[in-house]
Amino acid sequence: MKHSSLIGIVATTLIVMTDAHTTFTTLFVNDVSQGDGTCVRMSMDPQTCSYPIASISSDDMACGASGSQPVAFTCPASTGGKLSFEWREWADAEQPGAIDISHKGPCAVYAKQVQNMTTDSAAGPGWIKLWDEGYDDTSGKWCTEKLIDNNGLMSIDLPEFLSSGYWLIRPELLALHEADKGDPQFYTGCAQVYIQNGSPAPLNVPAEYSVSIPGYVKSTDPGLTFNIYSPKFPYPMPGPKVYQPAESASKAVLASASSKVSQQSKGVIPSNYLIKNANWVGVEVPDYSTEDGCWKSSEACFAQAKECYDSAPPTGSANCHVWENKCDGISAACNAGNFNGPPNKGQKLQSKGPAPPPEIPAAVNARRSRKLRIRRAKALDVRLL
Ligand SMILES: [Cu+2]
Repeated sequence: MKHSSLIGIVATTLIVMTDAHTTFTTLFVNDVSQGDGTCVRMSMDPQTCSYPIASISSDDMACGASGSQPVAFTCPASTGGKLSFEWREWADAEQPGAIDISHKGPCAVYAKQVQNMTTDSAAGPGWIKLWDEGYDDTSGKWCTEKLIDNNGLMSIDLPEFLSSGYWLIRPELLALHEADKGDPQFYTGCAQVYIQNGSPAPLNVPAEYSVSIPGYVKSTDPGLTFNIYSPKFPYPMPGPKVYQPAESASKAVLASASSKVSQQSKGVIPSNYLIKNANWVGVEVPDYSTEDGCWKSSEACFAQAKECYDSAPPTGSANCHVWENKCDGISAACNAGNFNGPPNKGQKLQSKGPAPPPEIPAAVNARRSRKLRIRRAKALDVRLL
């Protein structure tokens, strides 16, 4: 019995390995990791989370499988700040790798402002493209090859024109290794981001730049049928043009933006947590001084552990396990007759999980003038003082 179940595990691992494609797992804000899965809408199925989107007409094209479901946390960021997206072949980094070298193709980043992060399913109109890159003549590399060179990371600067409020930021990869056989493979996911220093007015985008996802690409687009084995460059980038506001519009945005910091009210990560796993945090259990109180707090601790495991995305549950150890400590104390607690009250727990990438690449769209950036930084400093 024991023997056969072991074979089962080995077989499953082999299947997962041969099928590994890629998943967007981790958001970085200004080079700081927000934690695996934190503020990220990704497929919740560990067996299939790295698979390409099944169909380009599916709603999964917006934020991936499970992408219609919000996650609890939305990460704050600022225009002029930097976002980086980490892609992994294995969501929990059990094996290294960003994407297989065979999966050559372009990358892009899209964004959509949403009124309500907890109810917006992501699919539908209102998406703009912030950046894209196909094949780079100079280096002779596809965007996905550069992603591999950058340890699975791609970075963009958040443009000044983004309005304050809740945004879905959507990195996208398109692997073209089967495109000539009619199977272009899209990979995507979304970061839930709150922009705190943008213009208070919603962004007014001319129709030519605003697209619906799904719907923004067709199977007959030359960028989706492109033959990478006998390529005819330049590569025809699919989707809309990268949005660039008219000069006058961008000046107006800057003028109105620099005087206000907008306050995030939903999806804020609590500041008093002891440990975080993706979109779950563990907070200290109630004080106790009786046997009954001890067991109640032990139960409350394990209830939080269950929530942690239940909500853990395929990036893993390493920190749920750390939390569970704390709960074990409480029940051990109860058993030992120590009814004053909790032990190590309020002490932060040491996070476990994969090591962060050794280096975070520069933003690919860093094109704003230094002058503007300094002006923005100064405006922010004044407000923060
Ligand atoms: Cu693949």
